[in-house]
Amino acid sequence: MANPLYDTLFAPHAGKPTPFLHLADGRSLSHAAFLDLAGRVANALAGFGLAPGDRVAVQVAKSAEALALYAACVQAGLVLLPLNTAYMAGEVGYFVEDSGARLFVCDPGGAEALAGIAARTGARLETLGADGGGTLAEMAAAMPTDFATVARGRDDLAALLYTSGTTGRSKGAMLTQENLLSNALTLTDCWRFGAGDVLLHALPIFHTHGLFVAVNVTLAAGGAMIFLPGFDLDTIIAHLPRATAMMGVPTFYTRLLADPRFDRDLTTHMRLFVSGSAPLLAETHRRFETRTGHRILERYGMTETGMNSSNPYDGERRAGTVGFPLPGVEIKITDPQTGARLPDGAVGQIEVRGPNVFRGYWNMPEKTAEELRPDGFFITGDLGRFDAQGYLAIVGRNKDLIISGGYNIYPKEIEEVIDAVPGIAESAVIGVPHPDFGESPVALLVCEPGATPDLDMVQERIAVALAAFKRPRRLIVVDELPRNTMGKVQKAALRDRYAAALAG
Ligand code: MLC
Ligand code: AMP
Repeated sequence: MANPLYDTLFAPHAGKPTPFLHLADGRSLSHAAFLDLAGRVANALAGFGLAPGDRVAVQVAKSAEALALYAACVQAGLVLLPLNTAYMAGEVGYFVEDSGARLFVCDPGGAEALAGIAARTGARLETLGADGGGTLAEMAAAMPTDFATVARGRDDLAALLYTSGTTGRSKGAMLTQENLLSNALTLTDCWRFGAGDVLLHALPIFHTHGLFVAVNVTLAAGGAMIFLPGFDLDTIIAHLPRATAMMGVPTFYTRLLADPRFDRDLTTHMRLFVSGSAPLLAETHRRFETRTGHRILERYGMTETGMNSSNPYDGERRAGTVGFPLPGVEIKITDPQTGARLPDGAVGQIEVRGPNVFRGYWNMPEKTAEELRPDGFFITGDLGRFDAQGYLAIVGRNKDLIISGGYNIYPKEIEEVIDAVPGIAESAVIGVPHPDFGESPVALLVCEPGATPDLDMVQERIAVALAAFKRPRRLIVVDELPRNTMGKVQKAALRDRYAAALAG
């Protein structure tokens, strides 16, 4: 029976003794062992009575078992909804409820706190631990490895990934089998991944980069991964000699460059370093080449589209650009007001069309219509320009978004929490340069007349409501916020005023 994503990325590896995952504890799993594990998990999922198309919300630590849960969802025709492990209960509750998830898999340590969400939303709650334990793992262990793959079409949903918005509620981006598969095959080809590759994998697997780029490309190529729980400098340096390729956010590369052990000798054997999810400074690109002799390959993508453009594997990898549109992907630069296409060299909004572009936001037809044009072009919210040689450079954002260490932070979310604190009239959160994370949030607060708000209380409220990576690094009380004639807060003016003083 046909299930294009499973049939192409997973099924061909069944029974193969070739290595797939090298884990931090020294264990390795062959392709065959991984697929057996996935089959057991798929049987457990089917045992819960889940039907094809049902959403499975997952907030668990990175592990071989967590990856097998992804494979199992694909095989069982379920829609994976991966969640950042840093999200707090309030944030998670919204995703589980909005998606109508039938199953919610969380860490055993979080089960008690999250049981209320499951009860409220009617989702079944199961657990999966970093050590491979938990109720789901126990159930899977008793299951057979064979599972009859559920038939799915290319347009059927494979994943729902939530991205916040400049205004309003978070939106679930609906990604189809075709979206994921077309992108994986294109990238595998463009970046020349093959069965001999060993990818150093230190990214989280709840976002596009770590899951759909890194994992799917490795699967498509039949290669292996050194599958680490996170980015730890010593561990990365220890494992580099066994790797052939690495994918990371710019913070990975600036951290490596800050360590003198990271040098030419350690990296001569490497085939490829890929960067994305946030801007890589041209200076980092140059320092990397001077230190290692490698030119980082920078590419550009997003949750709604997977990867859109990439610097070439052969040919010049141009610092400060994200390369050319990927084969099959169209990119145009348009006037943000009129939507008209602009000539090369002009700065405008980046629009993307292709088999990689998502099918819309879950249960939000009006939001979908705002960003996805009837002719299939998606308005990314990024601002860019093509140079004379066709390289795309991202020059800014038309959306109020801060990217910190590759994690997206929407100022609106933080402002809403701050504004609810007694004595605060209003606030504006801006991104300022940060040496490690690229950008980081700072909050500017205006008090009610005569009020002296408790800033510790503001930080506490934020800490309870939002994931730790969203916390503003500083709270600054100001007299007023600059506004334009329409009454809109001028964030660009605030950034100009405060960025230099607050950087670092
Ligand atoms: C962790 N912390 C962060 C942070 N990550 N703070 C700001 N920004 C971040 N990105 C905070 C934690 O809250 C904690 O704070 C402290 O740092 C230590 O946590 P940690 O988990 O030990 O941090 P660390 O391992 O150093 O993580 C940093 C990182 C990680 C850069 C390695 O954030 C990371 O892996 N980022 C990758 C994100 C990613 O995959 N993005 C892809 C999105 S997909 P405290 O206060 O509790 O001590 C996409 C599309 C595309 O964008 O194009 O790819
Ligand atoms: P996300 O919503 O997490 O998928 O984040 C997508 C956003 O990350 C894009 O819209 C861009 O703003 C940003 N992004 C991804 N790759 C790059 C890159 N190479 N350079 C600059 N910004 C990037």
